[in-house]
Parts: sequence; C-alpha cells; structure tokens
Amino acid sequence: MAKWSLSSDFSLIRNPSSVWSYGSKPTGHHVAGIFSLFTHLEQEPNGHDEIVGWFGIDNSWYIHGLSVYYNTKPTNVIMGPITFPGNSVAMHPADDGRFSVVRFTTPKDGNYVLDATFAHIDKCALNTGVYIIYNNLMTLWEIDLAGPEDSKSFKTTDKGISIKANEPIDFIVGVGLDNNYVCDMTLARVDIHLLEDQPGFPIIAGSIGFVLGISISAILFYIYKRYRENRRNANVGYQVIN
Ligand SMILES: [Ca+2]
Repeated sequence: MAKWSLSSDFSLIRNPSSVWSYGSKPTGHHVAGIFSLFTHLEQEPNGHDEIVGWFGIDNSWYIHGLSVYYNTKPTNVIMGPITFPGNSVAMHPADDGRFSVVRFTTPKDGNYVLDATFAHIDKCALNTGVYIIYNNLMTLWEIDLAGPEDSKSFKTTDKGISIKANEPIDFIVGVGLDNNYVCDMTLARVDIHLLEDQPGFPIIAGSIGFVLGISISAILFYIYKRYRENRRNANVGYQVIN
C-alpha cells in the first residue's frame, strides 16, 4: 500500500517534491483559482532557524504571512505565542486574503484514503477557514476553526475516493470568518493511502486462465496426434490390402 505524509515527506529542497507542492491560490478563489507555486525556502531570521517556510516570489518572513512552514526539529519549538510541534507542517494565509495551499497530485488511478487534521497553534487564534478541494472543482470539506487550540479532522471512508492519475487535491488554509489574517497559524497533518486492487482477484483469475490454456492446448495436441497416427495407420492398411 502506497502511503504519503505531508510532514514526513516535507522537502527543504524541491517544490514540487514527488506528489506534494506548496503554494497559494488568489483571494476569494480557493476552489477554481490558479495555483501558484512558492519559489524559495527561508529559515526564520530571528533566532529560530529550525523553523523554515516556503514563500512566493513577492514574499519572505514577516512580510505577508503567506507560507507553508515546517519545524525541522523533532521537538516543540515555541516562537512567541506560537507552538510548533516537532517535525510538523503549519500553514498561514496572506494579509491580503490569499490562501496557503498544499497540493497532493495523484500518481496513478486508484482509490485514495485521505486523513487530515488542522489545528490552531497560536494563542491569540480567532477564526480560520480550512478547505479540501478536489481537482479545482469540488469542495470535499469546508470548516471554520475558532479560538486557540481548536482542531478539526476529515477522513474519507476506508474504501477511499476514486481519483484519476494527475488530479490535484488541495489542502487549504484561509483567513476565515473574521476576514483577518492575524493569528491564523494552523497545524496541518495530512496522510494519504493508495489502496491496492481487489485482494488477489486478478492474480488468481490470471493463474486459472493460464492453467486452463495450457491444459486445453495439451488436449488439442493429443487429439491431433492421435488423428495423424490413425490416418497413417489407415493409409498403411490400404496399401497393404492393395
Ligand atoms: Ca483569521
């Protein structure tokens, strides 16, 4: 079973990196808005260089807020009112309302199980909008986080959802109901499994087909051989008689 984890797979070097990409969508257009890739990664400049963030071309630390952040340490990092859990990803929208987006692009056709949790990690947290959007088209989940430490989770059924190859699923954090970007730092845990095909069925069916094919061929060959021998015997018999 193929598995991906936003935090375990987090790349400090590449964007996109395998199935994951980090970027943004424009204000008011979290569903169909064009996805813009963040261009560069920077360490926090004021004594917390274990925290890094991917930023767009117009942005850096403490300018627009818009980023996908990562705690490179395995333990909690306290940064003012914010507590970053170890080796975790946090997302923050922009001062102008742009959305922070983590995009998962499916590597192949299949049934995918999505398991996501979003949580406020800033002590002064107010309202934050969280969304999961399929293929720039369909809202799978939309929820408001309200107040410090609020946490909400989304999970598909164990059968997952059927998705074609190369279709995006966007995990999005926006300014939310207060229409303000202050204190919107939001932990994002996203785990995705690709289910295998139905248990063993095609392999068993294939084996039965192969064995049957060999058996039928052997029987046909045997019948043909007997037919040839009978013909030869008949011819021989005829010649003897004459
Ligand atoms: Ca807000």
